[in-house]
Amino acid sequence: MTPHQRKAASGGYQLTNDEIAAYKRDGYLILPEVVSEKEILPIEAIYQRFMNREVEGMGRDFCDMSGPYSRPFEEFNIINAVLPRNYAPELRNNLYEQRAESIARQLIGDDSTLDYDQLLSKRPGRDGAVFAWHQDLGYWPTGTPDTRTVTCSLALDHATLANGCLQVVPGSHREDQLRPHRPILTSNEGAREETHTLTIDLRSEDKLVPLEVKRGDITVHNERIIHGSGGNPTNGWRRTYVIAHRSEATVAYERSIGFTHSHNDTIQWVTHLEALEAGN
Ligand SMILES: O=C(O)CCC(=O)C(=O)O
Repeated sequence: MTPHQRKAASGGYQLTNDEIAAYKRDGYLILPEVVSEKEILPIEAIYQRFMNREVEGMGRDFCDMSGPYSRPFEEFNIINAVLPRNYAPELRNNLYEQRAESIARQLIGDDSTLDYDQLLSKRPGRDGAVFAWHQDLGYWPTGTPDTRTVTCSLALDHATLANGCLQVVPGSHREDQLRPHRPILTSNEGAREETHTLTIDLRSEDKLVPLEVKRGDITVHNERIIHGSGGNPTNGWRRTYVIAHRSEATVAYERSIGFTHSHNDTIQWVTHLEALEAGN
């Protein structure tokens, strides 16, 4: 199947049986040419409004993913805009959203629904644009009916090891236990209030695979796979657009406890990090 043949006029994107099996086995996929150059342009125009800080009223949903909330915009290494479709509703139902939904349904079932979206941009010339190693589930509340998740990430720029592409540890989603996560800022007890970002330690046996992609390709990853990315010392941007799907029951549970993935949420649930700390 060519990338063109995979795309239905209705917004679908057909996966092969081999890809579905590989996602289960390895915990990730790279899918080529999911969004064409023509289709990406209107999405990019909205995306850039966030990067230019033209979208107001976001509070902590606009921050640097590599540092404290207090860091001034000029010093951000990774510009992180969380829940952009809430702040710019014109993003809703774009072709990437439609194709991500189709991919999620094929990978985790027809009960999947969009849980959150996020824009992540590594500025050029930033060694510090490091996305700390983690498992997505380490960030989220315990108690969800099931954890099935499909996280798609659309490349707006070619992503390579040199400019800090996503890297994964294949198969790590099948480990029995989540790795212990801790806030990247450990200097004081309020660290979780100072930064959203958590990290884990890699083990010597962890084999990282860089997911190098072209503009318009997407990566897909499982909620338990170990992943992160390095800095961006190049003179170009590395921009990506994340959309995560979970089951309708799981999203309903998240909302019932006040969890929306917004950094402005008042934390009133037990995270996997805290459960691990408590030895549960
Ligand atoms: O793309 C990256 O550099 C990291 C993104 C990530 O960790 C995620 O989407 O869960």
